[in-house]
Amino acid sequence: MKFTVLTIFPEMFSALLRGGIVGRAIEHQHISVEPINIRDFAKDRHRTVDDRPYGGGCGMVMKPEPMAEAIRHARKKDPEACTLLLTPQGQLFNQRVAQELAGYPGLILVCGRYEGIDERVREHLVDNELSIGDYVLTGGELAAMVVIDAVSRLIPGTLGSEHSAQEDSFSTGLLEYPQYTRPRSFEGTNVPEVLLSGDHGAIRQWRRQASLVRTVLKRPDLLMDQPLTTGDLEFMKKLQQDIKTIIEKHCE
Ligand code: 6GU
Repeated sequence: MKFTVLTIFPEMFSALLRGGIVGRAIEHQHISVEPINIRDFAKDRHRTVDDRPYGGGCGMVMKPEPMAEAIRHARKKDPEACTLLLTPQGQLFNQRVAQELAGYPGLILVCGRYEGIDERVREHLVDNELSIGDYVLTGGELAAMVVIDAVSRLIPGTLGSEHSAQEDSFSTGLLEYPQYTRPRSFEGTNVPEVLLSGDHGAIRQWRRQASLVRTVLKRPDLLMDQPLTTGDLEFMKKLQQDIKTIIEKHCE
């Protein structure tokens, strides 16, 4: 996967490129990340990238010419890539969108700044618009990094074991089960006995049920359109029956 980022703050991406799993994925050439400075495509002596909005109002708008030039440059180098504008007005980014984007050979991530970008660039030069949540950032750069991080870890080879991405939350459709490591007893709380038992079937079942309980308590919305096994449903019915019995006991 080839990520090209169009930004007026290319240096913001150095932390992402150096460290962690994304850094290692670049090293091992599973992905590449190339930040390109939109300012390099400004034609004037001052390398101007913004201007006052027509119609008046506060703030500045990113000029169309340098952005258009930068996008055309990136597209020429990666004609198969999908061009995405990061904006709070975009489609909400989630794991499903991340999976979809992981299928492209390249992504061109256009980061807006100031009060926005000229509408004509948005209309004619981007394939889709993405938002990472319902809040306003000062620019698309942090959002682009979120997209790069989430998509990268879905590219085969980037995670140590190919297994990890298939088991995580939102891919199983459930929140993750609780994890424990040594020591067995920490500040008076013990690791659940079943995890020490060596009984892999029992451990798998305990984890699945812990995931279900967590998801019901924290994110019940995730379970509405999620395929559940008959085992899951039996477990939840038993839980429901136990809760009902307790309530009845207290009401009599
Ligand atoms: Cl993609 N950009 C900006 N500026 N703010 C955001 C966002 C993007 N996603 C959520 N808030």
